[in-house]
Amino acid sequence: MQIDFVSRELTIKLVFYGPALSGKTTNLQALHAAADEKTTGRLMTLETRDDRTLFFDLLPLAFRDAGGLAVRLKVFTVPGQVIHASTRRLVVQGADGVAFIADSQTSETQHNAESFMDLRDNLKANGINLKRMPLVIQFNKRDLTDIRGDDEIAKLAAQGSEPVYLAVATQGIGVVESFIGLLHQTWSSLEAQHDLRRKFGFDSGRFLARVAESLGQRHSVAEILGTCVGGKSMDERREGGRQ
Ligand SMILES: Nc1nc2c(ncn2[C@@H]2O[C@H](COP(=O)(O)OP(=O)(O)OP(=O)(O)O)[C@@H](O)[C@H]2O)c(=O)[nH]1
Ligand SMILES: [Mg+2]
Repeated sequence: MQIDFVSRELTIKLVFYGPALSGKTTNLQALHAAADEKTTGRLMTLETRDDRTLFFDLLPLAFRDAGGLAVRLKVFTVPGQVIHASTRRLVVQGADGVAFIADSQTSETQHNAESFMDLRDNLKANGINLKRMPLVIQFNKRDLTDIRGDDEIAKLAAQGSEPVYLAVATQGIGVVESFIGLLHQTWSSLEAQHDLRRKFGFDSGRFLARVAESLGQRHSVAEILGTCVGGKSMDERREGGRQ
């Protein structure tokens, strides 16, 4: 996170991580499509013709909190193909939160696991413990047939410590929900570290509602967060970490 006290500006970096072709770029495109004009900047993508991200994608979103604080969210995707290992390490540097986009297809189970370990290693290389990184997991491509079942994912979610969301990114389903879930995790962590409420009069609940609204959501933040199929919140993870 970068704080500019003079201009009262906060810049947050969020990263969509995951195996090749899991739908990271599609998630970003769906977020861009959902965001209103005042909020969104230009979506930058650099892809080959067959949908493979070459370097990274970046979507800038900008908000002004009612307390007067300007909040910039820079949302990146990493290139999932194995050959782009060094780029992923670079992109994840300085991340405030990560959404892991998993591919629900049974054939991709191994790739998901490898990518998750790659995330852990790349955070470690940047001196960050995965357990302390605000994180949500999204199982994407729920529209396909040969996928891991809802029961299996619920079981996985119950074992793990991250909130898990289901999505069909090509139809925009579950995309904003996963993103709000990620922001919620990220904000609980930043508030705990930086005391934003006291320093800036920043109200994270109000801010999340503002973001949800500008992404076209008509449900309350609590309802949106309630669409997650399991896992613990950042607060609970922190508590767990202290034991
Ligand atoms: N059926 C289905 N296809 C999807 C879904 N989400 C993404 N796709 C397709 O999967 C392919 C890969 O999507 P991308 O978003 O480019 O994947 P990526 O994770 O950015 O891939 P890399 O950049 O190589 O890491 C595209 O053809 C998408 O249209 C989904 O929910 N359902
Ligand atoms: Mg991509």
